[in-house]
Amino acid sequence: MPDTAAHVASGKVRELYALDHESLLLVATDRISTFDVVLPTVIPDKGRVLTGLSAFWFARTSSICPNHLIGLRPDGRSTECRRLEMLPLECVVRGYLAGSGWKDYCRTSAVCGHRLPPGLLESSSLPQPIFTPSTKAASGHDENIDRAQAAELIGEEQLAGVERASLDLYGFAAAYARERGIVIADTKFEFGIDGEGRIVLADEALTPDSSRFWPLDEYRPGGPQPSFDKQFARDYCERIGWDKQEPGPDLPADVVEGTRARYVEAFGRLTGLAFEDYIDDPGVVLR
Ligand code: PZK
Repeated sequence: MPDTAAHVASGKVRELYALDHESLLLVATDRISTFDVVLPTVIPDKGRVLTGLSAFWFARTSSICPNHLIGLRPDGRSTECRRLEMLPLECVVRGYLAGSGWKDYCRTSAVCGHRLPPGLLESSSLPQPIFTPSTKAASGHDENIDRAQAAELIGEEQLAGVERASLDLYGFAAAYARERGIVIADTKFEFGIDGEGRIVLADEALTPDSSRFWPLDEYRPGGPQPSFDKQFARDYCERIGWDKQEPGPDLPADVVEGTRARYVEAFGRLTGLAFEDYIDDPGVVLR
């Protein structure tokens, strides 16, 4: 934890601190949430895996869209980043039909105003990736909105910018990950505006917490897919009959170890690096 920085905000599994007027410190903890509840048991190194992955993607996508990354702290879980004016929009891209996208399609044959062909199955790949923005509703849950509603929030010009950036970022990362055996079914980006009025990618990007990662070798459309990272924890929660209300259950050691191994596996597959080398020097993901 930083010793001089002021705490700004807490997310379910992350903390945000102010370093100075221009910069923030984003800290990824080892907390894990499943079925929307933060569990009492931590997954060792989860925060470092997610921080390293996000920084890896930032380094490889800066020509597609500039990002807020200033640097990684030696602890490997903290990112120094530029302070931006955040846009009040969750920029979701979906390449496959899952979650609320699948539910909306079943009811309306469309997702966020995108008409889709008939006959798609749960987890089917879409003819092309679609931009499906959402907002943080009062309930705390994200609410899908259409293009017109999104334009009301941030303006037509800004919307066109974040839509283009989101689709390009997803296209690059999904193709890259697929070659390494991971399907990025969908992902959520958050953007801000810098002092010069430019659109800048912020938050964490293209991690298993901000995306659905599926193992390619088990991909079978026609039902829900196992999560690359959280499936052990979810299966355990189902097996013990937890009602999915607070508080969540403690995870036993074998579930913790299996889950940690999946995070480390995703890190290795995507970055091509040994996780121990990241622990020794987080800068390895930026080169
Ligand atoms: C910012 N969040 C969400 C993340 C939390 C909350 N570069 C930035 N500039 C200004 N604000 C933000 C960022 C970023 N990233 C992000 N809220 C504000 C968030 C993590 C933990 F509690």
